[in-house]
Amino acid sequence: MSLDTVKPSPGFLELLPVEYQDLVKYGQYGKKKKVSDMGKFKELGEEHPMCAGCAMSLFIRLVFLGLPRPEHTIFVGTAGCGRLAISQGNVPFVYGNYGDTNAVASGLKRGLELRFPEQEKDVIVMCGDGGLVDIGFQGLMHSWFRHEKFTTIMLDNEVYGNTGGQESGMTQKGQIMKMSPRGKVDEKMDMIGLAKVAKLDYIARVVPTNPGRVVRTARRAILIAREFGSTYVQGYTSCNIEYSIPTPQVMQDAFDKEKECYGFEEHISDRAKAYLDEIEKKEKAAKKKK
Ligand SMILES: Cc1ncc(C[n+]2csc(CCOP(=O)(O)OP(=O)(O)O)c2C)c(N)n1
Ligand code: SF4
Repeated sequence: MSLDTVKPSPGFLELLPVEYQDLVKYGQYGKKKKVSDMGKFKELGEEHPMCAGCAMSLFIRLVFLGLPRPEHTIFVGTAGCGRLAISQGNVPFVYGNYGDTNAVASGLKRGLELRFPEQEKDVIVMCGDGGLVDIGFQGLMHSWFRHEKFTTIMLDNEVYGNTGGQESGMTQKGQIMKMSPRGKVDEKMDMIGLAKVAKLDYIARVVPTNPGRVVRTARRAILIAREFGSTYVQGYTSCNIEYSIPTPQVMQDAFDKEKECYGFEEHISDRAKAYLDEIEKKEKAAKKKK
């Protein structure tokens, strides 16, 4: 991470809005931040209009924390709850049409490689389960099988939260919701399995019960996508409104879910593992030097 991109000309800083000044002085640029630093520095995303206690907003905050180079990162999202918070973060955001995210990201990443051959840009698709596996399924699959060099992060709340509780391909079999009153007939789609079939270099399934782990998985997925091609993180981000989870129970629900059917999984190809080991070794050595 570097301050070079966001540093204003000398003398100009004090004329900028205080929010921007805080971002330059106390932001994530130039320093790697940890979960234990949260609340003590100017985060990339602070304000959002999501429901109180929504686990998705926590998950997004953690992904922001995991960005290896926020000043050279572009998010692609779409309709759905997550975009309410992502679009307000201090990272460029492209609002793709519902279903188009992975096609847009493929073009964007390729275009950026041509336009900025000297400066790698990280492209990340982050949106809901409905947006990715229902109407966006075709674009998602093609980007994976073509090994396009960007990360896809699914905010899996197992429902269409933003439109009032319709079932998605990721809803569990039998689940009854406001707009699925008879219960879902089919099984939850196995997107981790499909990611394996597409031979992605990094695949992870994670619940925000362990915040440091979410930060680490997001970071690893982004670093590996840069080098080798598509990576996938599937995060359980409960919808307390549509699943009627009382706000104080949101984290308990996450722990229960993790135990029941959403255990942590991480699949890394050999070449990606060697690459990560190298990076993590260098980081450790640099830390020791300090
Ligand atoms: C082409 C198109 N079809 C339908 C919609 C309406 N729509 C907006 S958000 C949404 C569901 C979002 O569900 P999901 O992607 O799971 O995200 P969540 O809100 O649960 O985070 C739908 C169907 C739309 N915006 N565009
Ligand atoms: S509707 Fe559900 S997913 Fe959307 S902001 Fe509210 S709690 Fe979060």
